[in-house]
Amino acid sequence: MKKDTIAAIATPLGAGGIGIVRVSGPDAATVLSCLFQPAGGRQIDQMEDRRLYLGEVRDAQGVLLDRALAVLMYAPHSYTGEDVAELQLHGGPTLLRSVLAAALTVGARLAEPGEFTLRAFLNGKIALSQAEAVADLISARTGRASRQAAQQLAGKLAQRIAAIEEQLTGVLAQITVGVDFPDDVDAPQNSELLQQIQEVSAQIDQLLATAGQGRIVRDGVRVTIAGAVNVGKSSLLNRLLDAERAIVTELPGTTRDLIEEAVDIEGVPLLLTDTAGFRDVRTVDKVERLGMDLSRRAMEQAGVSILVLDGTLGVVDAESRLLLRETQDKPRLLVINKLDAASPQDIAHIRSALLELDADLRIVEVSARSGQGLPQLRQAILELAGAVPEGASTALVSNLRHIQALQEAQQALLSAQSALDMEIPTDLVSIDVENALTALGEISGRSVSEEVLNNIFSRFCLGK
Ligand SMILES: Nc1nc2c(ncn2[C@@H]2O[C@H](COP(=O)(O)OP(=O)(O)O)[C@@H](O)[C@H]2O)c(=O)[nH]1
Ligand SMILES: [Mg+2]
Repeated sequence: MKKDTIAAIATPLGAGGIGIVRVSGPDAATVLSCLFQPAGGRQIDQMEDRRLYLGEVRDAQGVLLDRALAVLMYAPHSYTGEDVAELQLHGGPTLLRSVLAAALTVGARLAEPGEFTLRAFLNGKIALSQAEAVADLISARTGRASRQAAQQLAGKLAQRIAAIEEQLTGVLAQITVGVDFPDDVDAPQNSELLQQIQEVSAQIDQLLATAGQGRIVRDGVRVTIAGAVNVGKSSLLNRLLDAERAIVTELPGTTRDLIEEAVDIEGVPLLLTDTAGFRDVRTVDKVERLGMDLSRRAMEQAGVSILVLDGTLGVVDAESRLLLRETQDKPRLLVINKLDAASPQDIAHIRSALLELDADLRIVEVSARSGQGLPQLRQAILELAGAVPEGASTALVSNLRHIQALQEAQQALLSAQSALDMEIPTDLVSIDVENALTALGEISGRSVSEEVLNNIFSRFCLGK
């Protein structure tokens, strides 16, 4: 099938130093020749591969649009593996749109989101996991998430998966030979096959061991701040954000809507949600009651709940007791706030009352007003979210799709192992091994459905 030639603006559409229009496909050089005249009267076909040239950009009517740099990258030495032309123009949205429109009038078609990277994958330039890493790198919200995606883009995961696939293909070959030529070849011993499969299984375990970590860094964690009215939830949100985001007053029931804000704590992207405080529903109006419903829902969806108490009260109030019961089975953290105003006796009372309710409770004492205890609070949130410090372990797997594929492969290999244990004929074992390979193919891209591909690439931005 002959591919068409696609074009898109590859840089964000805002005023900037430069903006890039990218063209990929068999007619890339032709499209460039219609738009670009290199300085010094040079022809497009005299342009050296992968070298920048200064020149003039004109539309199809010959109207001058810009002075720009152009580069031609001939297949297969380009991002997509096809002929690619790129124009580095001045970064004005109107200019970039005009140049793109000109490219579309001379034979290119507008690229779909992610189509350049899809082509790179289809042309074998990168494995599927690397293509996904491109999207992760672009959407990374913290430096740590970005570094993690860079590792994946460098092919660290792709190499591991390829090695595992090779080993399993080897196992499969041994089984097939034994089945097809039972007399000519020594049939592989079950124990030999078992050992090889166990080895692969251990490698998958290794990859999965840090996957939870990888996912936290890639996708972040939802953290809700809940509690009774006026305990300082909004003050705490503002402190954690280091910004006056939520309204703080001495009036109970100030916060009624959910207030969501992203924050980076040691490279882990957290989505903090400040909620309406709880109090006796009989005393509140309709708006506040709806706010309390939202608070409950937010707590259900959160990865971590922070329950805030007012240290100056010296007791655990009824609302807080109810919240403690409701969050029993979830990762949660108790925060005693207003340390600056509370007496040591008050704090001690609350502490012992809390521990009486649940001896394993994690309790942190803070003052949202002075900032005291905030470093401890940040650490406790990270620990509860399951994050370990960067450098302690590099997660190669971070994507839920990959985690599920690895788990499926592991399941199939376990089934192969028990079949071998029970001396079930090896041709049946081969089905399990094939299933494991199919699951791994979802990561490498060797056996991925068109539907999954569409799903992955449609989430890319335009021009990537
Ligand atoms: N002394 C003291 N007062 C605080 C502290 N945090 C919040 N407050 C006060 O408590 C009241 C309620 O705070 P707010 O953040 O609106 O509580 P929310 O209803 O739980 O969101 C306000 O008057 C705050 O100034 C703190 O750490 N120390
Ligand atoms: Mg509030």
